[in-house]
Amino acid sequence: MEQNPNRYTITAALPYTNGPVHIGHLAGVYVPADIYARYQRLQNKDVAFICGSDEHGVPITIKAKKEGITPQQVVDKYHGIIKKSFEEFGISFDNYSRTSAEIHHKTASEFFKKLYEDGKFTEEVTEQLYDEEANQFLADRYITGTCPKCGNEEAYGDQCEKCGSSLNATDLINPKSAISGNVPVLKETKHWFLPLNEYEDFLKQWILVDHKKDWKTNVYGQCKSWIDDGLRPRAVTRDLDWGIPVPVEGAEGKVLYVWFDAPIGYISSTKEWAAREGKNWEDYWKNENTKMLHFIGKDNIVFHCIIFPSMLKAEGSYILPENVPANEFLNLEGNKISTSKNWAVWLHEYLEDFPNQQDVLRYTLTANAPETKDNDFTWADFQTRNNSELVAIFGNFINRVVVLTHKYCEGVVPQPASFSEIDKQTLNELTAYPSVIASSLERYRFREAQAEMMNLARLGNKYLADEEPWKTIKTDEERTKTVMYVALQIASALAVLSEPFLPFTSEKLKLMLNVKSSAVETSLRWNDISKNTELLKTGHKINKAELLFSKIEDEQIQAQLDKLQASKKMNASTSSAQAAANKKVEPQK
Ligand code: MET
Repeated sequence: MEQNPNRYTITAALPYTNGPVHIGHLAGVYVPADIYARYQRLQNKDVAFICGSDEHGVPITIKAKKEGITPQQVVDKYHGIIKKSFEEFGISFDNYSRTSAEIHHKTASEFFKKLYEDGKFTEEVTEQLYDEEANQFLADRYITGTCPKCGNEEAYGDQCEKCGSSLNATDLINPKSAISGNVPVLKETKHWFLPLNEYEDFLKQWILVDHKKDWKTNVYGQCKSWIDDGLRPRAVTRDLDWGIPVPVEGAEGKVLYVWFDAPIGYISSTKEWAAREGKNWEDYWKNENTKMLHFIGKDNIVFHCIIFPSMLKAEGSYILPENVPANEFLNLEGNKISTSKNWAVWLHEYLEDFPNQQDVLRYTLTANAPETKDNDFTWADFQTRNNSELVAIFGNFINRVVVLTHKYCEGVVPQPASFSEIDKQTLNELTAYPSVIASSLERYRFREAQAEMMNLARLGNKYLADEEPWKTIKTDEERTKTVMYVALQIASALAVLSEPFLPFTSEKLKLMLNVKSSAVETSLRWNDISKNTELLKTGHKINKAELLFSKIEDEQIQAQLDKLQASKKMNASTSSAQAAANKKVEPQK
């Protein structure tokens, strides 16, 4: 791997299409991935930022059954909602595909076939629970029964949600098919396995030795514990009628395991994009000089660090990820985010309540990103971040610079007279910001990077407050002009350095400063800030001031808290109704 690669393949976890996306998804995966992708593009790197919808798997079939529609209808609905949310929040994917796409079926199918033909799988006949009435094998989630550990009668075949134990379907007492309600029988079935045990030496060297220093400790720790526990063969096929058919003889009625096909979705999505853009997809997946990164949440670590790399290794012609900067989870007002309990802030709902305020949410989520441990989102903090930081520091600084430039300099960058010590020091401090922010971003420390960006706005604010151009204008016009010149340089640096974090704000700011948003022909480039402090030249005309942020009132926050309280009440009444219903049936047993 080169020290400073020019090509980046940046993937963000493919969201399951069985529900919309919420702030936990944004904070854990998509905002950090987007910040990183935007930052690398600003370095003039060749970036493929790749994602798409994960449209297979059992939960989607369950959702379809519940709603009385087909799985295809479920994924069509949520694919549209999710894609729109990402666009609305400025997540700048180069391609957003879906795993039901033909190109993906073909890619995943060929991948499986190659491993099959190269003898990389083992085959095993096992006994699985089967529903004789529905004529089908039952996925773990389709079996309910009594938990052998805590006695909960509603445990699932893979997990008891009451006590949290992970289970095997055959462990359940009184198992029942969720399809027909019948008692399932055991029936033999053949499956293909990836013998992860054979990849143990490779994984030990690659993760535990080669990446000991540069992977995040939460990621490294989870991998180490998987490896230390000993890896076992993992089934890569399932008896299910929703998914990609297993492309070998004797596998009728079987599909690829969703976690086998989903990560291949990154490859298919890259292919789709490359074909559209006239690029060669293999440059992004098979070239040792490309740096590949997977942005994911902590529940995806084993799949991206152990299983997918073993698949890529087995195939033989792919590069491996350079890093997997997984995040922990975001909680909401002290409780775990939960779709079923409606304990979440849904992105599409947020925009109804806070129209055009995407950057406020992005900012708050990054400021509280669960980078090293689970973290909490609170509406009170959201309000403070907006009112005391975005409005009072960033917005206030920019507003003063632009308004005063119009007031004192006819909207034109003035000619500075001689610089005072403070001016020189301020311009000098400014040049350090690009590399300070870059160094945090290169180490996946997004909170720290964003805080540094805000420090630059603070520097600007303090400079204006100390130099008081509104006072000097009465006595020394030259001094005022010099101060405005310096302040304008800070404002223009902010326009560039804020782009990864606050893309909508950066765009507006560039418009106000009358610079091209692509920043190609102007001097407004990330790295130029460190070299050349004359970012906006004397004589350059700027546009009128527009408000970047506006105050969020207590009532708006209260409305959000009320919404959450309503969910809480609703949950309490459903669970007491459920408890009452359970009581009623008990005497009959
Ligand atoms: N759909 C998975 C999840 O949401 C991620 C798949 S990434 C290949 O956890």
